[in-house]
Amino acid sequence: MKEKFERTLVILKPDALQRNLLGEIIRRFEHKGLQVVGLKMIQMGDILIDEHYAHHKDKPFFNSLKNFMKSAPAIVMVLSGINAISAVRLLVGPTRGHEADAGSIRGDFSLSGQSNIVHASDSKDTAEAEIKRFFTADELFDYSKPAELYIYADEGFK
Ligand code: FUP
Repeated sequence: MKEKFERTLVILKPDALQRNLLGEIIRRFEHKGLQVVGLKMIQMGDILIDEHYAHHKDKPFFNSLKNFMKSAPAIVMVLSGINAISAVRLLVGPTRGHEADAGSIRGDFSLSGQSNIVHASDSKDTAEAEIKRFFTADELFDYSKPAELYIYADEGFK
């Protein structure tokens, strides 16, 4: 696959918060080399869930999915990096935790098809729409973090 710089939307679902997995999951994304360019805690409500999971609206599990997504706050993040959309999906693993490879987030932390810890955008179009759904332009940040910036940032110690 050709390399391209992308942004993708990730939701750390209520079960990630309730199971104290926020740090562990964010650590995996950071260590992979993805850059956090937006991050906040939200309480999802009916309107947002109806929009976000519109493709599942007529499925028998929709009500249960909705209750789960409302059961505690969620963390929404925008991650940036080379081929970020597919790279994050690989780190997350397939929908059902019991089918996900060990080493992936769902593979390591979930057996469930519903309480599967993380949502991640699945295509360029979806990522664009989902980022707009959860973030305004002024909540997203462009910044660089070369290591030297911190190593030589000693001006305060004159
Ligand atoms: P994914 O892109 O891997 O998050 O998967 P889907 O868009 O197919 O599903 C979105 C969410 O719907 C899942 F994360 C959990 C929920 N779901 C169920 O609760 N039951 C199902 O049978 C399928 C999905």
